[in-house]
Amino acid sequence: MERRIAFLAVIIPALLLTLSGCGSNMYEGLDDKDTKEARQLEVVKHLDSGDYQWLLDRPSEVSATDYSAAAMGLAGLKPTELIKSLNNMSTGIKNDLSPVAALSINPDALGYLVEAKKKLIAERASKPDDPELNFQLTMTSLVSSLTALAQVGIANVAGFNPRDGISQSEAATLGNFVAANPNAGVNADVDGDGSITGADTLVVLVANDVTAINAALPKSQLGSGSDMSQVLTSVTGSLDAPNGVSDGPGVTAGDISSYLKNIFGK
Ligand SMILES: [Ca+2]
Ligand SMILES: [Ca+2]
Repeated sequence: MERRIAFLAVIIPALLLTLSGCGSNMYEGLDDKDTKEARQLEVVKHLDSGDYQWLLDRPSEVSATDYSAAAMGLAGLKPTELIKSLNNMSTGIKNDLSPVAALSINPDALGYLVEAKKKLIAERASKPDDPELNFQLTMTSLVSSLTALAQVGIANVAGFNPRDGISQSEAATLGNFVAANPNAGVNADVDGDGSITGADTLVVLVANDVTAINAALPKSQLGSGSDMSQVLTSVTGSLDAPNGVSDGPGVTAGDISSYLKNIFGK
């Protein structure tokens, strides 16, 4: 009898603990779901109202996709407008980014775009074929390159103002600058070593973006025949080999300069 009581004395508290554990977990589960939904509504509200900084100040609380949408919004290139401009390009010269660059570009967003790409690539590591992540990485990489060009232009070229878009003549002048300054730096940690140094260059950034677009675009489920897919393939191809002339695989300062002077700036 004593042994039985001792047994129950052990087992009943254990059972109660288990039950109360289940109970509280169950309620916590509900709370979590409600909190998550409320949080997502809040995220959407801030995105819709253009309060991008709210999301960008909470990098560990928002998804990579939402964070990158905010970074693109801050850059001035909202995904919806970007898609519209890219589709418009399909009826003209497909590799000429000037219609997209005519949108207002905020060069200060570059650091957030670089962070957004890191977040997307990290999340994509476990979901390599996720179409939404791949599409967002494609868009964010394109915006990152345009914003970097805007930043290098405004910092180095007299009269260059990307806030009303990058004009063809600004692109051509920037092309000359890049030719003379192949190691032009950007104000963002491009190589991901935790600090901004002379190694964080425009060329490394654009080369990374082109590589990312080439990898992510086919997995974005746009369809290879879609206007956007054709335009983006044409743009990245021309950034690597402007006017069909290749200096070897990979984007170099010479490629960027030639693209800016002969395609974008013409
Ligand atoms: Ca760095
Ligand atoms: Ca090349």
